[in-house]
Amino acid sequence: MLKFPSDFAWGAATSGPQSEGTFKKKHQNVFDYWYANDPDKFYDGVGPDTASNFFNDYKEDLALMRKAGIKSLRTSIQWSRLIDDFEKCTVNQDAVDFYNNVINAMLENGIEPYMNLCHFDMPVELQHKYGGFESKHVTDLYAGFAEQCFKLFGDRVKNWFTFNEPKVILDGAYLYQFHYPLKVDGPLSVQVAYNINLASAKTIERFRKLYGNDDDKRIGIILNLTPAYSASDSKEDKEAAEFAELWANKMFLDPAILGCYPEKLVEILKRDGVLWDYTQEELDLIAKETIDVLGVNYYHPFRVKAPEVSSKSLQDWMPDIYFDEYEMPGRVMNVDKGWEIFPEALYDIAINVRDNYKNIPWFVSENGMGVSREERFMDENGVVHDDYRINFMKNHLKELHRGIEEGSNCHGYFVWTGIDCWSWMNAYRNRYGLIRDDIHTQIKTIKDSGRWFKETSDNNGFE
Ligand code: BGP
Repeated sequence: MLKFPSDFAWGAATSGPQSEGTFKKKHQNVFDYWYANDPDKFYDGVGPDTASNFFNDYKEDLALMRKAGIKSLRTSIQWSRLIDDFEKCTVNQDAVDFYNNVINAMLENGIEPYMNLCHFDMPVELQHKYGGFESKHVTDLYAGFAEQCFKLFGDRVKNWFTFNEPKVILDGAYLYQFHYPLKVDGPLSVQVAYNINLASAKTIERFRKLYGNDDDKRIGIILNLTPAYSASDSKEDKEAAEFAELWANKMFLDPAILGCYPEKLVEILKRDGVLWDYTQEELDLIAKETIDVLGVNYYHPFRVKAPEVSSKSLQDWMPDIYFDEYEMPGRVMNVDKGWEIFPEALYDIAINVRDNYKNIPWFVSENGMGVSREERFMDENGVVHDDYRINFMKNHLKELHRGIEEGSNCHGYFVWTGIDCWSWMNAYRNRYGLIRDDIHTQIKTIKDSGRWFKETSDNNGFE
C-alpha cells in the first residue's frame, strides 16, 4: 500500500465560470461575452450559460462529490458575479448569499473549501474599458474585490489563491488567440505578466493586513507548471530549454516565492527592448508579499529544441522566437487531448520546489485526464468505466509519493475535476470528471474513477 502523509488532502478542483452557469449574473466575464457574440467558436456551440448547473444543484453536487471521496474542493468566486459596481467595489447580495450557501454546504458535507479569486474570468467591462490586466488601475480594483471576499467569507475559508494559471491568460488572450480579447502582442504579454504578479502581491498585502501572520489562514497562487526538457544535450537546445523554463514557469514562480524576477529573464527582456513599465515601489511590494502555499497544476511536460530561425524575428517579439516545441519519439500520448503523458515530471516538480523554492508547502491543485466521447465507455446504467483515468492518477500519484518520500513538502492531490465541467473554447470536448454530467438532463453519475478515488481517499493511499 502506497500511504500518503496523515494530513494529506484528497480533493478536486473546478472554477466558478466553469461550473455555476450564468444564472442571475449582473455582469459578464470575458467568456460570457465572447460566447454571446461568437458562439460558433465554441466546441459544439456550447457556452457557459448552464455549465454543470452548480448554481442550482450545489447541494446535491457537493453531497455527490463527497461520495466520490472528495474531501477538499477548490473552486473560485467570480468577480463578475460578486461585485455590483467595480469602481466602488459594492457587492450583489444575491451573489453573497450564493457563495455563503456554497461554503456552508461544503463544510456541512465535510469538504474543506479552497477559494481562488481569478480563473481567467476578467469582467468584460474592465477588459473593454481598461484592457483588463493591461492596466495597473485594474490591479487595484482586483485587490479591492479580493479584500471583499476575505471579509465576507474568510471566517470559514482558510486557503485562498490569487490566480489560477496566469500563464494561460498570456497564452490565450495575448499570444495564441484562445481567450478573449484574442490579441497577438508579445511585448504586451510581458507587461500583463508583470501586472498579474503585481496584482497578486497587492492582494496578499490586503490579506496580511486583515490576518497578519495567522497560521490558520494561508494565501497562495496556482501555477500550471510545465517542466522544460531539452531535446538534446546540444548547447542550442539547452539554451532553448532554459528560456522556456524561465518564460513558462519561473516568470511566476520566482516572484511568488522568492519575491523577484529571475535575473536571466530580466536580462533577455531588457536586451530585446520588451521591458515592462514598473516602479521600484512595485518591485518592493512584490519582494515583500510572497505566498504561503503553492498550488501546482500539472498535465504535461514542455519539450523544446532550438528554434528554426527562418520565420522568427525580434521585430515581432514573441516568446517562441527562443524555442520550438519538440515531439519526443516514443512519447506516450493522451491522443484525445493531444498532450504527452509524463508522470515523472511530477517528481521533478516536487524536487524543484524542495531545492529551489524554499521547500514551501505545496499541493497538486489540478491533474487529470481529458477524454472525448466518454459515452463510448458507459454502460446501460450510465456508469463510465474509465480505467484509463484510474491508471493516469495512479501513475502520477506514484511519482508524487516518491517526491514526498524524498522530503518535498506536498500536502495534497486535487484531481481536475469532480463533476465534468464546461471548459472555455473546448466546452465539453474533453471530459475530466470523476462524475459524469449528462449536460442535457443534468443527471450526474459517479464513474469507476470516482469509486477508486473514494477508496484511495478513505485509505489515504492505494495498493
Ligand atoms: C486547465 C484549466 C482548467 C481546465 C483544464 C482542462 O488548464 O485550469 O480551467 O479547463 O485545463 O482544459 P481542457 O478542457 O481545455 O482540456
